[in-house]
Amino acid sequence: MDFELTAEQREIKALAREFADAEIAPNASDWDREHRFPRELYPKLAELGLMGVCIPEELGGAGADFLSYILVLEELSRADAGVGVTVAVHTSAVTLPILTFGTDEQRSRFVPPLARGELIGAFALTETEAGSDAGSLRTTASRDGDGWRISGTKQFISTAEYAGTFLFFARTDPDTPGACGVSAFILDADHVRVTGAEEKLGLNSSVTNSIAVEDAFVDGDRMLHDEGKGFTVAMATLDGGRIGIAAQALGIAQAAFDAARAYALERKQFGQRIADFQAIQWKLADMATEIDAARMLVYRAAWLKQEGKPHTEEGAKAKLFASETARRQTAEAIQVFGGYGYTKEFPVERYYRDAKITEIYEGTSEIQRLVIARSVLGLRRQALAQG
Ligand code: COS
Repeated sequence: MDFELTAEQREIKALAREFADAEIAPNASDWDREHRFPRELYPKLAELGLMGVCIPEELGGAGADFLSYILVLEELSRADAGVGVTVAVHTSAVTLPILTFGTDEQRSRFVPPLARGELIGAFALTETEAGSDAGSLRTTASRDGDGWRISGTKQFISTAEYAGTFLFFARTDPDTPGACGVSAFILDADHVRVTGAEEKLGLNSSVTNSIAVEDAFVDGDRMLHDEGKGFTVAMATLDGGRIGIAAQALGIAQAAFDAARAYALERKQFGQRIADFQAIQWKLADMATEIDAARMLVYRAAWLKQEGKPHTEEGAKAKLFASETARRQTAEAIQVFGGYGYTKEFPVERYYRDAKITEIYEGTSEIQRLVIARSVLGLRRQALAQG
């Protein structure tokens, strides 16, 4: 067992941290307040190879491993979790599934513009009536000659407004309810109309849209993987995506700890630094311990994925624990700051608001527990439903 990062992983982590400290962190509170998507940032990330960290060089990426990408997400999210999710969805939920499930032609056509950051990716699975029960989606794709006609609406789609490529899920077999009748498609921005944007509790530097696809025609070569295999694409994508969200949660928790630690060493009450009080020392000790434990789960899941080993259960555990750690520890950071923590003068209230979503998207904590329970008990859906 080797807990050391490789030289390349350390180098990429340092590159991401340096960029995040210089270009992201100083602006994060303004972007949050103004609810501004920093469009100008993404070409700069792309220039450093950070829009395609774990994509092969011959397809426009930086050619690093999956753990390097996870380290990048952690560092970006430490500065601004909205930037973290935009890069995470773009990479984990769009570029990687096209790389994994695409034909050679699809890979060479769709991956390079994404990996080079010329286009941003969006993942369109969720619908009003299909959230945790993703397999019940209603958007349809019906055969039309050699291609497909797609119609339907989606909601909670990160970055749709700025996206050039969509991984889009639709029901190709109306007679088969549930997961089996679903297929995956690669759509362009032209196929999609953005119909709204959510006003959210946090993550205000990212955008979350509702979209409609209205009788859009796509050629047959836009289908990713086989007909009826869309749900498998979605689940395998989320298995990896959840490790990315876990890394985002880790970055937020680390940022909250760093802020609380610095404040505790500086703030004086009763004639001494609050870091000299045991009440604060224990808080910081618990924070540091939980964050370290989360980090171990996240890096292990990332390592399993890059080794090509099963990682469904481990990714779910990483997301479950890291997201709950982020929610708990950002609240503790506010507590260390006292009244100041509740104001916008310090960033910890933003970390607290941003942390909450990590327990919800790419599968709620309840869904992660379900995935873990099925795995440790060796159960399938029917068995669980029967109790
Ligand atoms: N990897 C690959 N394939 C998978 C898989 C995985 N991790 N998990 C399930 N599948 C496949 C199954 O093998 C099955 O295919 P076959 O019938 O060909 O064997 C199919 O997908 C259906 O699986 P299952 O019966 O387990 O589906 P359920 O409807 O019970 O759904 C959960 C399973 C609840 C785990 C799934 O719906 C889920 O993850 N929901 C949360 C969705 C989510 O995260 N949404 C957020 C969207 S992005 S913000």
